[in-house]
Amino acid sequence: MKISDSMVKSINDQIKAEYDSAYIYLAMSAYFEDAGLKGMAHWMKKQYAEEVEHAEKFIDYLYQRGARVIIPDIAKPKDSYNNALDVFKTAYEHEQYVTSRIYKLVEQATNEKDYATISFLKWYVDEQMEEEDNTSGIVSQLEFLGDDKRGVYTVDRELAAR
Ligand code: OFO
Repeated sequence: MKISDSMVKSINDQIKAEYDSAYIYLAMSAYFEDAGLKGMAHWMKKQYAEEVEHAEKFIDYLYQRGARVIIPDIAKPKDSYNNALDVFKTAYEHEQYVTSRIYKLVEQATNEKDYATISFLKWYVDEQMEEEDNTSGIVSQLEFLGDDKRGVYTVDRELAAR
């Protein structure tokens, strides 16, 4: 069954959203490098690479369905933050936003009875749950630590292990 033009358009839009996410995390990594928080910088760099993979997975899916991929512009990400908590809060909010986008794609695929796309999107639904869980967990840790710099450095060392 042929994938609909509107589904192809929505997935192309999501490819852009994934590259935008990648750049947001790359900018967060640069912020942490500058702040001397190497573990957090490393964590964000890994996240950047994951987002590129998310985009590529969508690209390959469109190829598989014989659809046209449009390589998008990438939006310039924000590059200054107040502190580590501010960064991870932003990351958590961003992941919630991406989850809402993925849910909309599932809704569209469901309305169109596009079962192949519904099945393909399941991976993203699970991945979003994991990403929200990871970022909100770090937010909770940092909120608990508040101004405790030593504590923040401990979290930084933990995140270096990702
Ligand atoms: Fe692609 O999952 Fe985060 O944004």
